[in-house]
This record gives sequence, structure tokens and C-alpha cells, in this order.
Amino acid sequence: MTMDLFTEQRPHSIAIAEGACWLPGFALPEMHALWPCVKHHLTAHPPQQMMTPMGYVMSVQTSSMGALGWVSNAQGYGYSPVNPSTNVSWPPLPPVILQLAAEAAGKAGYDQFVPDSCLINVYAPGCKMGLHQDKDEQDFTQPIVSVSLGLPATFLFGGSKRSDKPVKIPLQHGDVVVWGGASRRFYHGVSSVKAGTHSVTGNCRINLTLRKAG
Ligand code: MD6
Ligand code: FE
Repeated sequence: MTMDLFTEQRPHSIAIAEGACWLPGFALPEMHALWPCVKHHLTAHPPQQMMTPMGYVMSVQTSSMGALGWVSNAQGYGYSPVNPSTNVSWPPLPPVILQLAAEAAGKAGYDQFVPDSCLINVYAPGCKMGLHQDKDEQDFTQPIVSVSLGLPATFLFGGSKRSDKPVKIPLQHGDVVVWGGASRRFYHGVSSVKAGTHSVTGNCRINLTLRKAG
């Protein structure tokens, strides 16, 4: 019994709500391939601060991969096949990210997850994301897979109402969170990232959010 804990590469899955789970360290076995891929992407497609529909500048810097990239502007939140700052298509999702997303979704009970969008958020110290619902996708039967890299952060996972008290999840480098089913439209957010230095990312937290948007 104890042996399994040591021989199994990705041992635990922690339920955080109905249909939602936290997979600590799930991305670590793939990090050697994942990180160079993310780093290369961010050099070629530098993340930018977007405006919210209310006219505020978001604190996180954002870039995307896949057929549809997440965008925000005065018209609202949504998905676009092109990078709004260059009018050029986002690059395709690399196999390492597609496979990681499908494996994490599978571990959480969602089979055959094929994302068409990977939002990459870069959080400098002090950056945060307020409680919100993800509701700009076409198919709510498909889950969301979120991969954390670099500096730790507290992920807040609430309920179907903004006023529902969120649970606080201390996310570390390589952790994955998957939510879908009954919790697909639950409120969630990220507390202000504390200053620090991480051996892989340096002075930031990076989050990959994988979705089937179209
Ligand atoms: C994160 N991001 O960056 C979580 N949701 O850790 C989100 O939950 C998110 O960045 C919808 C749209 C943009 C986002
Ligand atoms: Fe979200």
C-alpha cells in the first residue's frame, strides 16, 4: 500500500467541489518539455495587459495558444482566432500541452478533453484575479484545466453565487486544477501573488488555462 505512493508518479487528487479537483504536482513529470515550450511561446508572443470591458487595465499579462485565444476589450470578454495586438493567428497548441490537459482532465473524470484554447497569464508580484465565472465558451460539458508554474499563489474556488465563500487552495509550481460538471461555472479567482523568486520562472507566477472554447 505504502509502496504505491512512491511508485505511482502522480498520486493524489483532492476534491475541492463537485466536479472539481486539485492535482498537486501533476505537471511536474512533463515540466522538462512543458517549460521550454511556454518560455519560447512567451518570447515569440509577448504577454500584454488587456483592458476589461469596464475600462480597467488587468494586472496580469496575457498571451494565448490554440485556434482561439482569450481576449478582453471594451466590447466584452471572448475568444479570437487572432492576437488583437498583431492581427496574427495564435500558434497551435503543442502536443505536450494537449497531452497534459487530456491526462489531467481524465484523472478528474473528464474523458476525451481536446482543448482549442490555452490562455497564458503572467502574474508579477501584486497581480491578482478577482472572483469571476468562465462563461464565454460554447460547450459547458467540457471542463477547464488550469496549470500553475513558478511562484505560489492562493487559488480561490467558490460556488455558483459570487457571495459563496471560496475555499483557498495553495497552488505550487506544477499543480493542476480541473473543474467541470456541477462546478463548471463556479466563481474562482487568484489572490495577490507575493514577491519571490522561483528557480524555473524567476519573479513571476504563470498560469495556463486550457479550454474547449469553440
Ligand atoms: C489564473 N485565470 O490565471 C486563472 N478565467 O490562474 C482565470 O480563471 C481566467 O485568466 C477566465 C478568463 C481569464 C482568466
Ligand atoms: Fe477563470
